Amino acid sequence: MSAILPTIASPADLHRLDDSQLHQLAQEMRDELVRVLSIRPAHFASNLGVVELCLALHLAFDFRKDRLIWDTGHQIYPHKLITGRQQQFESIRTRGGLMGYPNPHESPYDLFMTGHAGCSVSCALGLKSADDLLGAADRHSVAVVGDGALPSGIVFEALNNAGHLGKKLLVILNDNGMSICPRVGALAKCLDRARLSNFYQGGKRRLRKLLTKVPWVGNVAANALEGIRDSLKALLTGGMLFEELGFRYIGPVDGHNLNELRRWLRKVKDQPGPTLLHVLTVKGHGVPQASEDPVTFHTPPVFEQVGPNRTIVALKRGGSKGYTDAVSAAIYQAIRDDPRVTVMTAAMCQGNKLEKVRADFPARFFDVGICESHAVAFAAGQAKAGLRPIVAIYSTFLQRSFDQIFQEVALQNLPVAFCLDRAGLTGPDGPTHHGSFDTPYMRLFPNLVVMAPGDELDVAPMLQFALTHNGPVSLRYPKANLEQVERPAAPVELGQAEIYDWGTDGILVAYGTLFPACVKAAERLREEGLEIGVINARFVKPLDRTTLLKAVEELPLVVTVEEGTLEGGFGSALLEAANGAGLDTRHIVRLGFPDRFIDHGERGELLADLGLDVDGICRTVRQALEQRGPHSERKNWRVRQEV
Ligand SMILES: Cc1ncc(C[n+]2csc(CCOP(=O)(O)OP(=O)(O)O)c2C)c(N)n1
Repeated sequence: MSAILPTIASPADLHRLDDSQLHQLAQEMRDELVRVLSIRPAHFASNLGVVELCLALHLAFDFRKDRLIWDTGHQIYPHKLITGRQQQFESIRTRGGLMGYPNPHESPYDLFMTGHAGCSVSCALGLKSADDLLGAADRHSVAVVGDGALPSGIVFEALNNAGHLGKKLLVILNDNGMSICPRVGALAKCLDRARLSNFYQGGKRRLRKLLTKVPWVGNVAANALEGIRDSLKALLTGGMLFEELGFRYIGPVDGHNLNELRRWLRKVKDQPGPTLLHVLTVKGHGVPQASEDPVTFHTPPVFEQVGPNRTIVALKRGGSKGYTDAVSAAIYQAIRDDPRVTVMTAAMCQGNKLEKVRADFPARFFDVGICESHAVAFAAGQAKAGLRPIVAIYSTFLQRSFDQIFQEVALQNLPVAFCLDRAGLTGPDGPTHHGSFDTPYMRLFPNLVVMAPGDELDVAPMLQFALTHNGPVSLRYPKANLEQVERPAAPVELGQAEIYDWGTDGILVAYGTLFPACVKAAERLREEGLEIGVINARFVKPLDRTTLLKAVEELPLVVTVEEGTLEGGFGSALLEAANGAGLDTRHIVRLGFPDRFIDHGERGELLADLGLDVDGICRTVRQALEQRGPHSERKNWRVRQEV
C-alpha cells in the first residue's frame, strides 16, 4: 500500500480520500508521531489522542476561512502534519525548526501562538463576533478545549459570555479524562458521568424511541421533544452545566470513530447559537504503553524505536538532577518538619516533581487544576488562617495570578512562599514557556521578598528562609541541571548578597543560577590577567545596597548577569539603586534577555546566542574593559573620575 501522508499537502487533499484511505492516513499520522517523537522529547500522548478529531475537523470545515483554535496548543502536531508542514516535522522543537505549539509565522492555519491553557474559547468567540461585525458571518469558529483546561477560570468566563451573546460558536470538549496527571476537581466528577455511563450520542436515538412511547411526551411538538431529549441527555451525561450556560450540549461522541465524528460535525456545523460537542478520546490512543500510562507519556524522554504494533521498547531517561529535584526535596523536608506547611500546584504535580509529597502528605497537598490565580488566592486564605503555604508554579504560568499576588498576598503581607519553577529559558518549548518576566513582575510589589538561589547549595536554605519570613517571599529557579560552586556558602539572610570574590578590574554580579557560569568566566579572565570578582546577589528585593553600591563606587566595571528579561530585571534594580544614590552608572553593563521574545532551542544554544554562557560573559567583560582604555589606566578609574 503506498503511503498517503506524503500526498497531503494541505487539508484540501483530504477530500479525495475514501473512508479506508482516511483510516490508513490516521495510522500513518500516528506512525509519524511515534517515529519523530521517539528521537525528540515532545508532547506525545495528547497528540496521539486527537488524530481522528483533527481529520474530522479539517474535513468538516475549511480553515482557510473558518477559524480553529486548539486550546493550549500542545496537541497541534496532527494539524501540523496535514497543513503543509510534514516535510519539516522532524525539526519540531529544535532551533530554527517547527515550534511545538501553534505558530502563525509557520502557517495561516495557526491563528494564535499559544502554549498557556484556557484561551481558546475566548479567542474563538472574539474571532466570531468580529467576523460577524465585519460582514463575514459565514465564517465558522471552532475551539477545541481539553477537559484539563476546561476548569480554568478564563474558559468559564468565555462560556458565560458566549452563552449570553448567543453567537454561533462550536466548542469541542476533548475529554480524555486526563490533564497531565488524572484530572481533578468537582467538574471532573461531573464529566466522569459521561464516561461511566458509556452513553454515546447514539443513545439519543434510543432515548427518542423511549420518549415517544411515553403518552404525554408522545404528543408534544417535535421541537419540544428535541429540547426535552437534549436536556435529559445532558443531565445524564454531566452536560447540564453547559445547557445552563446557554450552550446546546451534544455528546458524548466517540472521538476515535472518524465516521461518527464527521457525521456529528456535519450536524452541528449549522446549528444556530453556541454548541458544545463533547468528544471522548483516549490520551495515547494507538500506542499501548502511552494509553496505559498517559502521565509518563505526556512528554516522554526519547525512546527506543518500536515494534510492529507501536510497542515502545525502552524509555531513555537522563540521569542528572535538576533544580526542580532540589526544590521538591526541600519542599518535602519542610512539609515533613512543620505541620503548618502546605503546597499547591496548578496541575503540574509531575512537572514540579511533587508526586512524593502528594503520596505521603495528601492532606496538605493541593492540586487545584489549571487555575493559577485561584491557587494564589487560595494560598492567601490558608496563610491568613495561620498556615505556611508554598505555591509551586512555573514562572510563565504564574503570570495568570498577577492580580492575586498583588491584592490577596502582597497587599495583605501574607506569608506565602512562591517557588517559581522554569524561571529562565525552558529550551524547546519556546516563547510561550520561557520564564522571562517574573523578576520584574514580582519585584514590583511592596512587601514581597524576591530572591534566586545562585546554585544548589542555596536552594534548601532559601526555602527555609522563605518559610520563616513574616511575609511573602518568592524564589526562582530554572529548568537546568544542578550546579555547585565549591565554597563555604554564607547563610541566607534577608537582603544579603554573598561576596564570592572581590576583583580590582571589575565584578560579575550574578542573580540566580548563572552564578557558577560567572565563577568559571572569572577564572578564565583571571588566567588572562584580569582581576574580576564575583557576587552571588541572591536577592533582588530587598537589594543588598551596601555591597552592590560599594562595587559600583569602587570598581571600574560591574556586569550584572541574569536569566530573565533586562526590562525591569535585576540589572535594572541595580541601576535604579545606583541612580538613587547619586552614583555614576555608565560602567554598569547588564546581561540578560533583550526586549524581544526568545525562540525555542536547546537551553545551551539559547544561552550562547544571548551571550549568557561562559564565553559570552568573558566576551562582554573584555569588550567593556577595552572600551575603557588600557589596563593600567583602569585601576585609577575612580580617581580619574573624581579629578
Ligand atoms: C496556564 C497553564 N498552566 C499549565 C499548563 C501546563 N499544561 C500543559 S498541557 C496541560 C494539560 C492539559 O490537559 P487537557 O487540556 O485536558 O489536554 P490533554 O493533554 O489531556 O489533551 C497542562 C497542565 C499550561 N500549558 N498552561
